[in-house]
Amino acid sequence: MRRVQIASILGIVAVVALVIASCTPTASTRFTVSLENVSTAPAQATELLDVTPRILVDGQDITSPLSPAVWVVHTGANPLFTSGQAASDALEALAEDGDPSLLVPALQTAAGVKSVGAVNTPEGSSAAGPIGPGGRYQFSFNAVAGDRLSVATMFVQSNDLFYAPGANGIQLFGESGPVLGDVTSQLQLWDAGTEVNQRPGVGEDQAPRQAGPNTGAAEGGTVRLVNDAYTYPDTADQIELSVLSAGAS
Ligand SMILES: [Ca+2]
Ligand SMILES: [Ca+2]
Repeated sequence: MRRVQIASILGIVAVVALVIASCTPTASTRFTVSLENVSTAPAQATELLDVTPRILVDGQDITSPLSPAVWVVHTGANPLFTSGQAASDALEALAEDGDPSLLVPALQTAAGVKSVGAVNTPEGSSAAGPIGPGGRYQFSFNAVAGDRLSVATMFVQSNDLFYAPGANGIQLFGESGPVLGDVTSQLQLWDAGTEVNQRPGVGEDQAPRQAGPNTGAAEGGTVRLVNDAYTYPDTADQIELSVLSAGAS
């Protein structure tokens, strides 16, 4: 009797396993993702920067662009950085100057990386550049079950801050298939630890005021969630990352 029961249980388990296997997407899926600057104009203007629209950063009414972004499809941990460790020179270039060009080749040879790219031309524009409030980048890639997405874009008018997910990246597949919709909640504002923070929107060593790339006091720190004397907008008030579509490639 006991043997029959065990056999019966195993039979059920085997059937369940088959069902799961048949539902698990093994073919490549084509994802299209939107990265939008959703900052909006607050009620009060300021004399600091007479441009619109704006967002409140540290109580000041400033524009808050986002830089060209790097995206990477990977297995395992987010290959852009490790919290608590020093940033790579390539990440420093993105975080301080909004320059993604070093990260792409650096990531191509990193462990667990499936594909990588940069997006620098806003939708509706023919010229490369950052996205101001209301601006949007869009990019596409192929992925298979188990793959994750990590993205990084500079929070401009800072010394070395950037939005990215944490160590896990963004899971592209759930139990029922590809993930769709808003995944912004998985992004956080990080400090690269490479340049000493000045007041956002004011510091003379911040883009776009700095004299040139890689200008500013060296920090010699590690990558960590921003935690300084200033206040920053809620992530969801600044950036929106959404999976627009995911289908057969
Ligand atoms: Ca810093
Ligand atoms: Ca700088």
